[in-house]
Amino acid sequence: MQQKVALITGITGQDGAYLSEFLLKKGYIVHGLKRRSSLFNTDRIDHLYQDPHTQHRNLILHYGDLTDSTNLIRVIQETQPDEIYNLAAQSHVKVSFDTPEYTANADGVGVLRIMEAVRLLGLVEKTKIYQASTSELYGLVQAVPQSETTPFYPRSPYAVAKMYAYWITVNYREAYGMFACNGILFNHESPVRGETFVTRKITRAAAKIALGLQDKLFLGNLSAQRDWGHAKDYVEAMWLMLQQEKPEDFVIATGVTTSVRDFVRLSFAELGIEIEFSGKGVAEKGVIIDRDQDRMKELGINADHIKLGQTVVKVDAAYFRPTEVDLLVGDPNKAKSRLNWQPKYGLDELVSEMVQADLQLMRKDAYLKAGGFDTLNYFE
Ligand code: NDP
Ligand code: GDR
Repeated sequence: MQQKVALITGITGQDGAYLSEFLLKKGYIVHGLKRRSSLFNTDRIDHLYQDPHTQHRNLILHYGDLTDSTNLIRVIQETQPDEIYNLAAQSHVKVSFDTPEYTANADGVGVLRIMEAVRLLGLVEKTKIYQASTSELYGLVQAVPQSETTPFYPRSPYAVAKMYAYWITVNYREAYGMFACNGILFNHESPVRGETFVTRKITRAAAKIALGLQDKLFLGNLSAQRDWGHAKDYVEAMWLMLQQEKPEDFVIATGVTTSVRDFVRLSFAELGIEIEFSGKGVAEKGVIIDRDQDRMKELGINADHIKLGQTVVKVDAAYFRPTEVDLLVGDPNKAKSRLNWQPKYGLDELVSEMVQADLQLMRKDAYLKAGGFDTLNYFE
């Protein structure tokens, strides 16, 4: 049987990395679109990299950008994909308030560029398209849990751009008969989650604080509630959507919601550190009230770094968003019954995996620091 060909935009991102691994294991040839950057940006997929001099490569990277239609047309023409997974986006909600026009261009019009490329190249019958839609579309809470029929009310330039992307996907499906699906994915995380998203910011900081490499963690809205799943589970759902007879849109979520505050508690608890929150608004703080010395010993953490009564979490209003999404909790029943999809990870396993991975990473930093190798400065 001929190998299937997939094109992944955003292959260097969290989901791109998990999806590449998933599709390569299924025997696909995977093409990925990566941006040119002044530093290497392929960390997350370096373990899958194949030397360009290898004869039969299954992973091939192409330079490109969602804001460049001629580039997209050329890459799609050259690769003739059976499946396109459009994961590329300026994906940070807070940053979208600083770069609204760019976000609209990449996250909104970028999707149109892909749809048009497929249509103009005569690939409508051949190429199936997955569009990375988001629970941010629900925005201001209308109803919970949120399902495929819950109305949208986007609350950021990111979400508004993704709303255009959602509808242009539906429109091309209806107008031209394209096999195009929206996966309305709720937040999903992993040890390779970008460091500025709240979960990874918390797990990194918890690990650093435990090792005595950092004093405090500054966060924004601690009361926001999110439905957090694992990226590994969610990329499987993307693939399943494109294996259906008919193109449809699906919510992918766990159905469980947790506050940022509780995510902090769980992350520190994984390291044997108990945090209590007190105060309100910008005055709220998280203080260490207990430590489990046996757990710390088991993890090789020096309990002397952990002082009872120490404030380790503070609120910084700089992280507040001009308009916030307070509560997200998804209803994954359609995906469960139609795609036979089920998340394998619960929140506890997700937190544990992320914290343990960051502990290992930060321990490496600690060794470098102890050995005097943390201060390479080329500019003296
Ligand atoms: P990441 O931010 O980790 O990755 C985004 C990817 O898009 C990176 O490869 C990035 O490249 C690339 N990219 C950004 N701008 C452009 C552009 N203009 N042209 C080409 N590539 C670009 O996001 P995730 O992996 O977490 O998310 C994947 C997709 O799913 C995104 O579209 C996101 O909006 C959406 N989504 C994510 C959810 C989540 O919880 N993770 C939930 C719902 C939707 P580089 O590495 O060079 O920056
Ligand atoms: P989100 O993820 O905006 O839901 O978008 P993020 O982790 O950035 O924020 C989640 C919630 O935590 C609150 N928060 C903070 N957020 C960040 N980043 N930094 C902080 O210090 C902080 N303190 C509190 C936020 O206000 C928010 O309420 C993610 C992205 O992956 C999108 O691309 C995707 O579409 C959605 O998830 C679903």
